[in-house]
Parts: sequence; C-alpha cells; structure tokens
Amino acid sequence: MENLIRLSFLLGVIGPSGGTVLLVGLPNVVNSPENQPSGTSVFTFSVNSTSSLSSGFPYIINSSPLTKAFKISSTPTDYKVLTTGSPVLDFETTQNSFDLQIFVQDELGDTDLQILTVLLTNVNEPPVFLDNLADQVVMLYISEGSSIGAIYQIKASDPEDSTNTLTFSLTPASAPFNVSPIGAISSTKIFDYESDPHSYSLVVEVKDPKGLSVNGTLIISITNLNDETPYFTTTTTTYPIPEEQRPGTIVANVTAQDPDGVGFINTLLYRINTPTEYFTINQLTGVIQISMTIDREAVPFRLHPNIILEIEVRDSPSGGHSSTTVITFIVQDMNDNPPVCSEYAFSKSVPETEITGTLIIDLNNFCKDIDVESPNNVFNFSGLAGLGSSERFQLIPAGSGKIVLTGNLDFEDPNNLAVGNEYSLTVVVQDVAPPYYTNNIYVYVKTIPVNEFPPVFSSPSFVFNVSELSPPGTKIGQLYATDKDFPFIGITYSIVTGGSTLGSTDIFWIDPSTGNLQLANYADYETTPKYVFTVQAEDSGSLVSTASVTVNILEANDEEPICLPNSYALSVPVDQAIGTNIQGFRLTCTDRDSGPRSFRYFINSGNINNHFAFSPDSGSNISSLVLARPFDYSGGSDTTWDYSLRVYITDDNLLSATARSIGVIQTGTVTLNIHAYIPGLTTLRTTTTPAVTYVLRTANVYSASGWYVPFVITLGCLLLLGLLGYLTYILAKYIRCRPSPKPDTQQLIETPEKKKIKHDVFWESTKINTVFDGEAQDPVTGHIYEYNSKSGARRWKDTKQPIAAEQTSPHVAVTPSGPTPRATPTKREKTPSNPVKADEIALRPVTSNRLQTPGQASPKVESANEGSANRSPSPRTPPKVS
Ligand SMILES: *[C@@H]1O[C@H](CO)[C@@H](O)[C@H](O)[C@H]1NC(C)=O
Ligand SMILES: *[C@@H]1O[C@H](CO)[C@@H](O)[C@H](O)[C@H]1NC(C)=O
Ligand SMILES: CC(=O)N[C@H]1CO[C@H](CO)[C@@H](O)[C@@H]1O
Repeated sequence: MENLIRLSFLLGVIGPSGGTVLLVGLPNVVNSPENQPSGTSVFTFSVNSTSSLSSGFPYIINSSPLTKAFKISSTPTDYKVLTTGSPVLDFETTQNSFDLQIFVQDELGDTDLQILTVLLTNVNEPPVFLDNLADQVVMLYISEGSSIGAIYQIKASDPEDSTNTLTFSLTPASAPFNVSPIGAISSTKIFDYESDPHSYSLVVEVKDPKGLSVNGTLIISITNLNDETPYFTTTTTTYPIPEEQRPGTIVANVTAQDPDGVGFINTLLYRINTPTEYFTINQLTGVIQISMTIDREAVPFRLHPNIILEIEVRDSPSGGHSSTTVITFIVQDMNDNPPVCSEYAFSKSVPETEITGTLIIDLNNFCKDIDVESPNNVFNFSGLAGLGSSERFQLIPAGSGKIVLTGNLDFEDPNNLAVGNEYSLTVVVQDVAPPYYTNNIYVYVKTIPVNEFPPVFSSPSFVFNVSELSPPGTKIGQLYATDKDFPFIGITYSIVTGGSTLGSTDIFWIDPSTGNLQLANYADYETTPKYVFTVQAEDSGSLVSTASVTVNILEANDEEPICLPNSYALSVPVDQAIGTNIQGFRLTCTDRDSGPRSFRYFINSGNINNHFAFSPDSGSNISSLVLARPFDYSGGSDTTWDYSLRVYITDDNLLSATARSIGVIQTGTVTLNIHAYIPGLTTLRTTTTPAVTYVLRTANVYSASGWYVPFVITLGCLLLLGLLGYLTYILAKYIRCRPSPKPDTQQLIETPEKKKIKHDVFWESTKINTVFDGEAQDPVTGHIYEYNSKSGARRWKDTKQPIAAEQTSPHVAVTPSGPTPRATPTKREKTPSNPVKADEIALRPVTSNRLQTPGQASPKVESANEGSANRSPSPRTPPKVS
C-alpha cells in the first residue's frame, strides 16, 4: 500500500505540483571535513508542511556519485544530514563532491525535492605506518649475545604527502635502542639473557612535519641461547646409606642448574660416569636410586665401604655444556646378620675329677657375627640352662661364651647320681644390637668316670680248706673285693704266684670275674699240705690290690691200704693149736695217708667155720693169721681141706662210726689159700700156685711122622697106667700104716719118680723150687723151722745167718735123671751176689715174706728182710733132711 502511495508521489512530482510541503533552509553547497566519523552533522534543515509527513521522509533518494556515506535523521524539531562513517570519506582517496537529492512527501501526497551539494574539505592527517605497526604490536626477537646493529626498519609515510619528512623517536629513551632518522631501529648493546631484561617494550612515534604523530608499539624479546655450563647446586657430597636397601630406594637427589635459565631447565640431563651396578640416576631429575642391594659384609664393601661416583650433568642431549661432580656413598653396616656358630651342638667329655674353675668350652671360638661394625657384630651368651647345670656350670664372666665348671662332677657324690653322667646345657647367643638375633647352642657335657680308688679285698688274707680228694673244678671259696669307684666297672681277679708256692697256679684257678677260687688240679696233701699265694684284684683302670690266700689241703683217705703179701698159699696142720700163728703168716700193711694204727682186718669170705682170724684185728700195720677155732675133721665138723680166704683191710680204725659212714674208706684185699693137712703125711702136691713152677721139657727123640709113633704112644700109655696103679698101691699102704707125725725128724719129701724114670721113653724135666713160706716153732726143741705150706716140706731155720742162707740156697731140683743144664752148682757159686734169675722172679712174692709169730718178731730180721726184699729174694736152701 505504501509502495503504491510512494509511486503515486513520484508520479505527482513529475506531474503538476501545487502542494504545501517545502524543504526549508537547504543551501545548494555545504562543506564537510574529510574523514568524519559516523554521526557527524553535515547540515541541519527543516520541513514546512501542513500535514504530516509520510513516514520515512525526508529521504536521500539519490546521490551523485552514489554513496551511502550520508543519511538523514530526524529530531523533534528538525532534520540533520549526518555522516554514516561508512565509508569514511577521505579527501585523498575519494571524490570530494557529492550531490544529495533530498525528497520529502506528506500524507497528502505533496512532495518536495532539493539537491544538496556536499564538498569535502582537506584536513592534515598524521603519518601512518606502512608495516605491521599500523595495526598491531610488533614482536621482535633477538638472541642474546647478538652483535650491536639494526634490528628493525620502520615504514611510515605522511598521508598528505609521502615525501614529507617524518621524524622518528623511541620511548623510553633508556632502552638500549635508538632509531635513526630514517626509521631504522638499532640495538645499542649486546644482550645477555641471563643478566638483562628478557624483553623491552618500545613506543615508536612518527611525526609529520606539522607535528601530527602516530605511535606504534614494538616489543623486543631477547632470546636465550645455550651459552652457559650447568652447575650442580647440590652441596652434599657424602651420603651415608644403610646396607641392604631394596632396589628403587632413593638415596640421593643431585640437582644442577643451567645459567641459561628457566627455559632450559628440562634439558638438563644427569648420568653416572663411574661404572656401577648398584646405583642408577634418573637422567631428568637427578634422583639416585639403589639398583642392586649392597651387602656391607661382602667384598669389596667389607673393607671399602665407600662408593665414589662421578655424576655428570649436561644441558643438551647432544653437545651442549656439561659438568661433573663427585659424590661419595658410605655404606653403613646394619645388624642384618645373626651371630653364626660353626656348630650348635657340642659334646665335651670331662673327667669326674675335674677341678672347679676349669674351662669346659669357650663358645667364642666357634661363633662370630659377620656384620662389620660394632655393635652389629657384637654378641653375647646368656641363658645357660639345663638339668643340674646351675650348681655346676656358669658363664664366666657373665655374658661370655666361656662355660666354666663351678661344681663337682664326682660320680661318688650321691647328689650327682640323679643327673646321670651327661649334662645337657643350652646357651643362647644373641646380638647386642637390634633386632637381637638369637641362636641356641647345645653343649653336652659327659662326665667320664675316673678310676680313683683301687679295689679292696674284703679281707687282707683268706684261709680256705679243701680236701685233697676234691676234683678239679671244686670251688674252694670266693674272694671278694669292692671298689668305691662309681660306676662299678668290674674287677678282675688273678693269682699272683708268690713266695715259695711256685706252680700254685697249676693247682688253683680263680675266676677272673667272680673271684671264685677253684681247684684246677688235684691237690695232694702228701706232697704239699698248704699253699700260700697272693691274689690280685685289678679294676679296669689297672689299680691293684692284693690279698694273701692260704689254702690248707685237707688230708683225705684217698690211699688204700697195701698189704703184702696180697696173695698167698698156706698150709696148716689140723692139729695146730688155737691162737697160734699159722705158718708164721702175717700181713704187713702200708697206707700213704693212713697211720699204722688205722688198719682193720677182717675176713670177708671163705672163712668156713671161722677157723681163721687176724691178730690183732685192728690198730696195727702188722697182723698175723692165727687159728681161731680148731679143726675137727674126725668129728665131721670140718669137711673142707682147702680154704680160700678173702681178707679185707680197711683204714678206718681210728674213725668214729659216724665218720666211717660219711668218710671215705679205702680197702685193701688179700687172698689167702689155706690147706689143712694132717701132719706127718708125706705128700707130693703139684699145684698151680706160684710156689711151684713146672717146666715141661721135651726132647726130640722121635719123629712124629715115623711108623712107630702109634706104637710107642700105646706102649707108653700102658706103662704109665701100670706105674699109676703101682703108685696107688704104695700110697694106700703108706696111709694105712703111717707113723705119728714127727716133723723134726722126718723127711717129708720123697722123690718116688726116681725109680721109674728109667722106664720113661720121653723126658719130663720138672724143676721144683721148694719154698719155705712159713715158720713155726718146734714145740719140742724150741727151734724155729721153716716149712712149705703147700708141700709140707720143712727145714730148720738158721736164724743167725738168714740172709746168707737164703742167698746161697740152691734150687731144689726134683727131677728125673738127665741133663739139667740150668741147675749146675758151679754156676750158682759163681754168682752168689746176684742170684736173681729169670725163672726165679715168679717166686719173689712168696719168698720175700715170712710169717712170724708175734712173739718172735725181730726188728732186725724185719729190716733185713725188707732191705733185701728187692735185691735178694733168693730161693731158700734145699730142705734139710734130718
Ligand atoms: C629427592 O627428591 C624427591 C622429589 O623431589 C623427594 O621425594 C625425595 O625425598 C628426595 N630425596 C632425597 C634423598 O633428597
Ligand atoms: C708199722 O708201724 C710202725 C710204727 O707203729 C712203724 O715203725 C713201721 O715202720 C711200720 N711198718 C710198715 C711196713 O709200715
Ligand atoms: C597521537 C599520540 O598518541 N601521540 C603520542 C605519542 O607518544 C608520545 C610519547 O609517549 C605522546 O607524547 C604523544 O601524545
């Protein structure tokens, strides 16, 4: 709608005008200075109108040249042409004249149009910068140390005339810069970044000839150069550090500075020049850390605990400046090692006699602490304990490792028995510095028994009795010795042969362990009735004591009576008087261990009708055989002519009855053969008793293979039968008319064979030794005669020359005629002093004994008989024929 109105207004202007709107006061030309800012009033005018103006009017509808540098604003009273400031109208650069067509229209459509010419007027302007100073602060950087000289060229000109000379000045004037007339700024000194201001702010003033000026700001910064050597700021050069620090532990801060300034702080680089594996340094911060645990006790720190490092700081990774310093780490000892002992268990043996104050063991010799410095390497001992140890062992001085005996270990002390012979001690070895490491040490003290006392016999002398009958092995007694030593470790007994009893150990044996004294052999009282010897008791430690031992050998009846003759043949006439000695027979007994009065005689068997007895029957070593009861053959009481007596001789006569029952009785035995005969009867008795020896001799007068042998034997037998018949006849006749016995006048032996030998066709050579084995007294003459108990042969005895008679007595050879070479008288006479012959030995037991009636016993004869018994048991003289 409004546009339609405006269009119509325009049409009206162009058409007929006759309206009431007028622009008042608009000159044709108006001057306006150049370069006016926006809103500057150029011209004021008013409008005369009867009606209201249309909105937006008055209005610059056109300008020449076209510009928007002007506008119209209204006030309550008038209207003003103002500069818009855009564009700024500059005299030197824009058109200087502008025609403004100002149009106004009211609501009635009335319009007016006028032209206002604006002429720009020139105004003097200050110079302008042609460089960056024109619109900003210019930053300039110059390195420190740069040489003096131009640093900047100002470019400025005067807008009115570029040829105008401008003047330049700098403020503040104190700044070490100046500006030349042509605008060249120069430094007036060599800058040191470290000592001078790092920047300068300069105001550059440029004046034109008319005095207008323009200011520009110039900031000059001095740039730092790496021209300085860094230096260490750390003043500490010695660092004591504990040993055994863990890797990573910070042990030192090395700091350095670079005079080049703050801007270069991060470029300082640290390093350790000395080769080391124990430290590292942070190359940026200079912090030194442990990289490997250091053991003060190890080589080389044990001897050289100082570690010297050269530290270098450099202000550039490459090149640049560097300096070094030396720091020293002193590795300090820590108590990181306990006391260590080579052993923790010790065994010591101590004699029981060890005296108080003896050092048992010094544990210091076995323990050490490898820590280097005191007190880390100092330790002590304490807490000595153990059963029974308090009274006996102490650490002296206290705390030391010296265990000293302070009590007694005597085994013989009963108080010590409770503990035994070994003490178990514990000791604690401990550091004296924290953390107080400890270790237990065990000391076993074994008490060794000492042989202090010799064995002592229960008695200084011992007397034992032992029977000589006791067999080897018989215990004689016990020797007992004691030893005060404890523990008792055995006594060895032995016989120390002493004095005159050499060889006693052959008889005795002592059990080395028990002291039992035993027989090792038979002891013979008859040889040695008493032994005295020394016995020794020896303990295991060779301490010895002795005792005297007397062993009495008790005589025992171990020998049997030996009686001679022990076998005999006797003859007794039937009319022998009672109580008389039979044929003078007697037994002579000896006993090596029994006295002469200890014999008892009794006849054990064969004593039929008790005809015989021994007198005395006890109490003598000689007893005679006597006739106890008379013979009575005629009355028929006796029928036996031959008696065989077994005689026992015991040696217990002196013993009591009880002793006999328990004692040992030895018995000898004698066998007697007794023949009773009728006196006066001559007989030839061929017996086998030892009294007669038959020697049967045959001569080789015929050949066994001859034809005549059977004939001769038959003939011989017939002749022998005839002879026997004749002899029987003779005997019968003789007995029948026998005269009364007259032993002292009759020859009792005849040799009836003499008449017959001429008929013999063979030789029988018989040698008979007539032995007079008995003696008797002729009741008529009182003379003693000898008789043969077997044959009854008798002879008078020559009591004055008994030995000579016996020695010279020839054999009685009752032989047939013929050669008997052995019985020649010449040979006998040549050897009177040595009559013993082989064929006579058998006769000896008989011939060497004679019975003797008790009343006629003559010591002289006895001794003579005994003395000659061995030398000359000679045969008796041939019987005397009276
Ligand atoms: C070294 O410096 C670091 C950091 O500044 C600090 O934590 C440390 O305690 C210092 N160490 C020594 C030993 O000075
Ligand atoms: C017999 O005993 C006596 C002492 O009574 C003695 O002198 C004599 O020698 C003894 N005879 C024999 C053979 O022992
Ligand atoms: C136009 C202008 O600001 N001029 C100033 C330039 O600097 C000098 C010195 O500082 C002043 O004195 C001027 O007024």
